[in-house]
Amino acid sequence: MRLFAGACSALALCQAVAGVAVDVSASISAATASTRPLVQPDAGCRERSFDLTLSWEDHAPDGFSRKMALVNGQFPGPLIEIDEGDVVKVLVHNTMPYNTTVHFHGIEMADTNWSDGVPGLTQRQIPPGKSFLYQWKATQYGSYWYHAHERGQLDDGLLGPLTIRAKPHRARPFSQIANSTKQLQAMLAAEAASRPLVLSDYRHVTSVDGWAIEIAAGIETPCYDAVLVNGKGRVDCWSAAKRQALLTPTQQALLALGNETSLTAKGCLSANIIGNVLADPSLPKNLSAVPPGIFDVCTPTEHELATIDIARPVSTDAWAAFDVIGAFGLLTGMFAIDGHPLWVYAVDGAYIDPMQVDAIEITNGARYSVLVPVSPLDGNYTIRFASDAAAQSITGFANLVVRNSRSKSHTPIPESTVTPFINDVGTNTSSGVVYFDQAAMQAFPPDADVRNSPVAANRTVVLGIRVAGASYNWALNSTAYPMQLDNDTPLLFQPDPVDEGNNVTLTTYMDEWIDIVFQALSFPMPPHPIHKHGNKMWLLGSGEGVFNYSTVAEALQYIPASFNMETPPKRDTLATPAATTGPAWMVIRYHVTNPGAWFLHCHIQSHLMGGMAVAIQDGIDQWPSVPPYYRNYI
Ligand SMILES: *[C@@H]1O[C@H](CO)[C@@H](O)[C@H](O)[C@H]1NC(C)=O
Ligand SMILES: *[C@@H]1O[C@H](CO)[C@@H](O)[C@H](O)[C@H]1NC(C)=O
Ligand SMILES: *[C@@H]1O[C@H](CO)[C@@H](O)[C@H](O)[C@H]1NC(C)=O
Ligand SMILES: *[C@@H]1O[C@H](CO)[C@@H](O)[C@H](O)[C@H]1NC(C)=O
Ligand SMILES: *[C@@H]1O[C@H](CO)[C@@H](O)[C@H](O)[C@H]1NC(C)=O
Ligand SMILES: *[C@@H]1O[C@H](CO)[C@@H](O)[C@H](O)[C@H]1NC(C)=O
Ligand SMILES: *[C@@H]1O[C@H](CO)[C@@H](O)[C@H](O)[C@H]1NC(C)=O
Ligand SMILES: *[C@@H]1O[C@H](CO)[C@@H](O)[C@H](O)[C@H]1NC(C)=O
Ligand SMILES: *[C@@H]1O[C@H](CO)[C@@H](O)[C@H](O)[C@H]1NC(C)=O
Ligand SMILES: *[C@@H]1O[C@H](CO)[C@@H](O)[C@H](O)[C@H]1NC(C)=O
Ligand SMILES: *[C@@H]1O[C@H](CO)[C@@H](O)[C@H](O)[C@H]1NC(C)=O
Ligand SMILES: [Cu+2]
Repeated sequence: MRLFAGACSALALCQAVAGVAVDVSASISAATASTRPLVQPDAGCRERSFDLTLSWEDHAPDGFSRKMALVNGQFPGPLIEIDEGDVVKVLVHNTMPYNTTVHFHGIEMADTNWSDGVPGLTQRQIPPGKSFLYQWKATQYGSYWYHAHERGQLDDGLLGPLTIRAKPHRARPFSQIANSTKQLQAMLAAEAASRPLVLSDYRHVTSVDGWAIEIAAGIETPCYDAVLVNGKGRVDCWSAAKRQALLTPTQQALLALGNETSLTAKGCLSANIIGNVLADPSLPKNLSAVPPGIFDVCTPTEHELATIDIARPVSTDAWAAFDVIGAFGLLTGMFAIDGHPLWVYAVDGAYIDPMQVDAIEITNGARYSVLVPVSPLDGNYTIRFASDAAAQSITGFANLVVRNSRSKSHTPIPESTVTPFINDVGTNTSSGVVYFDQAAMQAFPPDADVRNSPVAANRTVVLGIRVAGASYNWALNSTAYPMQLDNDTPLLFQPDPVDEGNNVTLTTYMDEWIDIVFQALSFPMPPHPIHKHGNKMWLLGSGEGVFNYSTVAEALQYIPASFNMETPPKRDTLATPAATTGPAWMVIRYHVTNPGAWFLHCHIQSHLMGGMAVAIQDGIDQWPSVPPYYRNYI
């Protein structure tokens, strides 16, 4: 749904925003009373305004009603759809009883580093009853999303898709898929009409209550109730026999460590395994503070699933495009559409040489843009997501319904009987199934930046990952990021030239190349999807054991096969390898080109809440000035 597109008044086009915080009752024009432009659209592009009203209401996306965050009365929030080169103004009205902020995931915020939406880093929180104006320029194209960045509020459903249509003259990689003019036009048309498939995990407790339970119990509670596709799903309780039949080798190994043999009724590792086996046994815990509904009691619901309708042209080649968005708070898993191999043509918003796959592992924050040929026959196919996280086996489904565009019929179409590519824990059902291989992805056009970067980075930072002080307190560099910093004066307004000595602030200079080594210090440890704000990262290498080198340049002399210095994947979120039977590491590289206060954190909401984050003062020697509207907010 487009909220309010284009058609900017002359006033809005030539004047931009300053103003003050406004009450929810105040009109948009009050907030946009303006003095001077902050950023300008590209020639031929527009200024686009969106109004997002956040409310806290009863909603039942899986048939179970709870209070959750809605955006303009809906979940997921409405699609923000804009064109590359546009300037976007998003006026957020917070009518929830909680503080909030909104982050635009993957947007580099060039020249608008005060609109990144991280409390304590780039802005003050938006209190209940207040509004806040984000504005930024779409200097990128592709699939993104927006979500709350206040504590674990993403888990309350405050999220929505964001699509930036690439400029017409930008080269597309589609001729690698098919070359006929008809096919190319059909693919371009499909891309122009691409639709988000928002995958999310849903809990029956609020993020605030869930966190209180973790603190009272002293353990993490990585157990969700449903997987939703475009905001719809149902609680599906597996029989004991099915849970047993689909136990993965990792789950079997973890259960054995706790002398257990099966998952809970919700398909989860038990509180005992999480608290007494995977966490340091010496840390204080009180497992009786975990209500039974969190891990153990599964109550099935009946609820409709999402239907994705494709109107099939009668006689021409047709393609459909989807932006698959991993809008998860915790889960990672396999995505597939029965009977439809997927041409992945963009990852995290950026084109790649297309790869034809049957299933894609999707982690928190990831986006995959895919093209699928539309069958010449009517059909009804299952879209599936199967968790492959050790902590929980759980699935979510939707239906892809293909119909002749001239058909007036509304008769149901029987579900296809084609064999699914994957089972309910994401494992291939036959040997020919092809999974997306991140290591093989190639940027389109080729990305020369990292190839031309110095082998010796200007700065190498080692961030050890462990739990610190309590088993729910995850830490990067061994120190948990104190979430109370949310309430402090944002770092952007008040950088610390010498760091605060708090172990959780990194400082860089403009134009430096930075290597960050993420080192899992204990095991077993799950993968951590690490997200950097402000710019993307290259995945230079990863491996098992301890990264026993002071730099990548040194490591290359001993373990060159662990690195890809020529064509490494470039993403805004990269998951550390699971540390299963020993420590494991990952090295990322980025170039400091975008000064500002950026967050680097695990995207698992409970790990973020527990402190798995560091603040980065990128380019402190060219620190931005902050417009008065932002500096003086509240
Ligand atoms: C950050 O924002 C400021 C405006 O406050 C701008 O002057 C500066 O150029 C921005 N930096 C970058 C690299 O976007
Ligand atoms: C389309 O043509 C280009 C240029 O000749 C070629 O490189 C490419 O492989 C062709 N694509 C397909 C799908 O055949
Ligand atoms: C599992 O059983 C073994 C042998 O009985 C015992 O030594 C061990 O402490 C048990 N582990 C847990 C986590 O209960
Ligand atoms: C453990 O939790 C239970 C349930 O909340 C509570 O009654 C009990 O007092 C707690 N025990 C300790 C030692 O905190
Ligand atoms: C597609 O199949 C599902 C599962 O059988 C069914 O519930 C749904 O109504 C079907 N959709 C259409 C449009 O026929
Ligand atoms: C899954 O794929 C692997 C590798 O191709 C193969 O060895 C295995 O047999 C496949 N599983 C099934 C059930 O066919
Ligand atoms: C909400 O935000 C305000 C302003 O930053 C802060 O003073 C207050 O402590 C916050 N409340 C909570 C519960 O964090
Ligand atoms: C920083 O880390 C050191 C070593 O682990 C620790 O002694 C110190 O307390 C930490 N500082 C803070 C502010 O957490
Ligand atoms: C990491 O923590 C150590 C203390 O353990 C501290 O000396 C160091 O400065 C920290 N590194 C960063 C990048 O904050
Ligand atoms: C980074 O390192 C390269 C190669 O050693 C050097 O040429 C460059 O000046 C350094 N950049 C900065 C900003 O220090
Ligand atoms: C660490 O690396 C050095 C070479 O830099 C090597 O001699 C040593 O064996 C390594 N240690 C381990 C435990 O891998
Ligand atoms: Cu994590």
